[in-house]
Amino acid sequence: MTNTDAPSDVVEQAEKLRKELAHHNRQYYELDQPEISDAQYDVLFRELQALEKQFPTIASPDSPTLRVGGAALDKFSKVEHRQPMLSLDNAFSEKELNDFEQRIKDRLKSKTTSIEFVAEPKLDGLAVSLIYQDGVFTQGATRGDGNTGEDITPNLRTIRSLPLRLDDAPAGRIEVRGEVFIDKGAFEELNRHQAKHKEKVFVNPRNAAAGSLRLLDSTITAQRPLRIIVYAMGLIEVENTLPETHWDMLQWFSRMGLPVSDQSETLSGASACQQYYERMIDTRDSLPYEIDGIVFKVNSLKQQQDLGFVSRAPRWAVAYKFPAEEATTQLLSVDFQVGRTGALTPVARLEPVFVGGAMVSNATLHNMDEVARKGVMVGDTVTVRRAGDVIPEVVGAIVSKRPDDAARIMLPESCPVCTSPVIVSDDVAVAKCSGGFNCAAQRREALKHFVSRRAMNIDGLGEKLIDQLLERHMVNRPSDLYSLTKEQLLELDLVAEKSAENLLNAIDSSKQTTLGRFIFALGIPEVGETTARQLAAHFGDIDKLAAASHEYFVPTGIPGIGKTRAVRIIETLQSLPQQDSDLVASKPALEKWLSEHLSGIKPAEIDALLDRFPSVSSLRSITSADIQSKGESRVEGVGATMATFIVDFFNHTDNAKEIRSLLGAGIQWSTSAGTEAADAPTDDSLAGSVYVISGKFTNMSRDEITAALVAKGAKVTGSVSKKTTALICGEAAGSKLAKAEALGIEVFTESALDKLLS
Ligand code: JCF
Repeated sequence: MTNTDAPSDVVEQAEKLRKELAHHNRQYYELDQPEISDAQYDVLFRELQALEKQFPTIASPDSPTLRVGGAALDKFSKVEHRQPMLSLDNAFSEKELNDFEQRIKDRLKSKTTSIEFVAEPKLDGLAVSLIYQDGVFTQGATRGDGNTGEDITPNLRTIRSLPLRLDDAPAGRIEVRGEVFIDKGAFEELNRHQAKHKEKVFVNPRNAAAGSLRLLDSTITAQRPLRIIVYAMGLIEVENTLPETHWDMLQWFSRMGLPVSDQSETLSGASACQQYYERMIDTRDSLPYEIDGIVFKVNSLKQQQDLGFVSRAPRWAVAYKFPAEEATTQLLSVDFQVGRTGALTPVARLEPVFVGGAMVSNATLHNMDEVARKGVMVGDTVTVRRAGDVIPEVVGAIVSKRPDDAARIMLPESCPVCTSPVIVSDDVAVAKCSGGFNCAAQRREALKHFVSRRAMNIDGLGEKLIDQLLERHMVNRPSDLYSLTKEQLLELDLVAEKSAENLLNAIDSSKQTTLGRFIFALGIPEVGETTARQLAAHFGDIDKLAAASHEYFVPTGIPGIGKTRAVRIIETLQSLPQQDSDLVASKPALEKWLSEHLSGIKPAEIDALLDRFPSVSSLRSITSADIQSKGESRVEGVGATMATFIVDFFNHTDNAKEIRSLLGAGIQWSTSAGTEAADAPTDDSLAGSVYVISGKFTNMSRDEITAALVAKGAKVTGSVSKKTTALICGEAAGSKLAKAEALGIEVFTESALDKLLS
């Protein structure tokens, strides 16, 4: 290329910079192997930008400087696809896959036993066409109606994994087709960013990709984490002979620097395709991007040509779809389920619908706040989601289809199980049945929780047995389990001699436990496994825990005592006589000693002090934070709300009695230093770090994540504070995410978590 304005050394230098930048871009975005730092890249980039600004005539359509976007457009111009962009026929079952192969064999009059296919995951993004003229990316378009799309070239140029110039491309025109998408992790990050800046939050990665590609201002597109993978050729006009198979064509694309799927395989016959499909259902969640099925294509391009098309879809390809994770159906009614702690959960009764590979007729609506937020009414057509092994949930209503007689969802005033009043408190989103152990539903759930693996771990006591035991009043509360007899168990349906013995043994072995498990098994509202373990470590004794006041958990200081006096009081307290039996024995003696030694202290302050620190040893161990601090939690993760639950629980006479009965039945734990040994870390690579987990996860349950972190020596707590190392953030993380961001605390997505744990 000659240039009249710019000196030839400038043209050469610009060309050299473009090549270098393209190389580093590819190392970074496609191969994940950067060779230079971001700062070094910036220096090269700016140098090129400066040259292009000084000599506008050297501008080139493959310049990496175009990746940051350019002037905004008024509208997109139309692009005629010289070769139509096809869609794919779908298959939904193994039979339909077999039929697909059979039709091909029939048509090709093939005598071979099986057809060779290429398989690849079907990306859930947006189809685009890319035209390279003499190796340079010159035009890119959306699919549109298949014949006419929109020219989105400036937007496509911003996609870092899209090469602006092909390596070793033949002269002429090469058109390729591919899918533009956003990785799941990048999507979450994008949405967090959008939410933080009060911008539009996207429903899913596909919508985010589509929305980003259709922006008229490409400088915004440049900030979106778009990726592209190419999977087909369009119209190709080059001198060279073309590959003979789809597979070789993909290899050729890859050699030219185009990103192709790293999951592709050649497979022989429909049954191998079925196996690939089943394997990918399992792999699906671990891929960084969302896929909604598998595309199978006849490998031989000659066979593809012989097969041709029906209407808009090729006969030589099929999209074998995964079971849909979302479906719409009618909301018939809403029932309220009563949980272990009395919490009322609205459950949607649905017209049965096939979603996520199973029939679903019930789905959760979580709580009344969620009902309000989603604006769902009885009679509505609703969207139901069931992903992986997550419980099905109602996502929202299709308001345009709302019938005239749609009814509001109302919280009942009394418990649907025991008719006790339902209590709604302002500070907690959930409504609760006030029945406690008098409510059959709470009894049942409490019992299920008590015997569960992470609590008392009583094997062989399933839901059905628990129901029978409750119905026959053989068991009313957990402690009753420990007086069950073999004769009683044999009365139950389906319990044989051997299983009765096994169950009694399991109940007996559960008596030897840890304090953490026992506290967890009690089912105190909000107290999960981690908090239970922390309470056990802190108190080392159930009676001390039971005696702890709200003030103890969340010290609010002694009114009127500021920093200076706090320090003086503490200095004085340390001089308390160590072994004075009078002082140890009586409160009046302590009062007298304090008033004599603490000049200027008021009687009310002494009272407050002794209320919380009634013994010499506790007085000697006071720190200034104890009398001065306002609202800092003493037990990691136990804030004011949880402290209320804990104190209320132990103040309830029924609960106190039940704990007495359980201990009387022989439940015990070792009180040595190794109390929680069973839960001790197995390696300490994360020792000293503190994590908080929030939101929903696809690959691991929160229990599993906690266990994995604790096993590496990390602490897991329930609330974000300055001490938090990072927030592990799943889907729909709410206030914790906001707090982490406000405090500038690192946030890990599920994929980053995998790295942390590996
Ligand atoms: O990943 C996709 N969404 C995808 C779409 C993959 C393919 O191989 C396709 C496609 C649409 C049409 N192939 C054709 C022919």
